[in-house]
Amino acid sequence: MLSLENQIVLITGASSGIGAACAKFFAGAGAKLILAARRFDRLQQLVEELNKNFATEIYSLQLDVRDLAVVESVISELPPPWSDIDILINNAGLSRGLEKFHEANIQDWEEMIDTNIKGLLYLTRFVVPGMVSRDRGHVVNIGSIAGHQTYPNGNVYCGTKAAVKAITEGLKQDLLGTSIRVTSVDPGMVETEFSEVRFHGDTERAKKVYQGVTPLTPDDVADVILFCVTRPAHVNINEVILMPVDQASATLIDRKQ
Ligand code: NDP
Ligand code: 8X3
Repeated sequence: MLSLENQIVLITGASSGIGAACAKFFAGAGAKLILAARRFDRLQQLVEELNKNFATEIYSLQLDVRDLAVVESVISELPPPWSDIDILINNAGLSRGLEKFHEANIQDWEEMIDTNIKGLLYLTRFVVPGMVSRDRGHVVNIGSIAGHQTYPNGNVYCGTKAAVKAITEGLKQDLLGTSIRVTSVDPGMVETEFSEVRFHGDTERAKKVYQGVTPLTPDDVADVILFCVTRPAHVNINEVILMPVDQASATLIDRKQ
């Protein structure tokens, strides 16, 4: 098992859900964390909580992954103790809307494409060259079962996660000959702020998504990510699909009520 002691781990979307759980799990494993998100107050709260429980060093970044110029400058201007990123977790992402294609809001499409695809590309493009020059590193992309199977009204969100799948495969191919590892972790239903964001703050509708099922928790996903990055250096876990026991596909869900 590989030690994460003092490894520098950049987690995007660390202010909530899976990203925040990863911060906790990686802090517990002794990694040094760069935590990025737009909501800086939420990041600060998380940092305070982590500082109470772990002796880890944390650098927080207020960052919108959609902003190419800012992503480039933030990554290239990281202070020297933080600049050699060992692990990049491309987790920032969202869904917006669940409507038929011909009725969907185009702004929602733009936001999903800009965040889930272009944001992931920007971070990866600016972090990976350093990994290549040091010949060490691991990129973990958070995909989804939505990248493997399209469901009704999921159209563009599913398209963005299918893109993450293809981009992950392409990156792995292009890094052949280096020691850098590339993994996609693709969950099914995880109870986070995801559905609240999808339904533009409609919490009642969001709650119904998880009604009568035991969904995955953010910790379940962080645990799998930690497993992937701590395998021996010659082992690359290309892809992990994980779902709750109560789920068999994006649309086949066993609700108890
Ligand atoms: P949350 O809504 O709880 O967390 C999403 C995170 O992404 C937040 O920290 C948010 O931070 C960040 N984020 C969103 N847009 C941006 C942006 N433009 N720049 C920087 N950060 C951003 O949802 P999850 O934890 O569930 O989602 C994490 C990832 O997991 C996403 O990629 C999602 O698609 C994927 N996923 C989720 C599943 C689920 O069922 N929950 C299942 C499969 C995959 P802030 O708003 O502060 O910027
Ligand atoms: C999140 C899971 O099934 O809502 O990617 O698309 S799903």
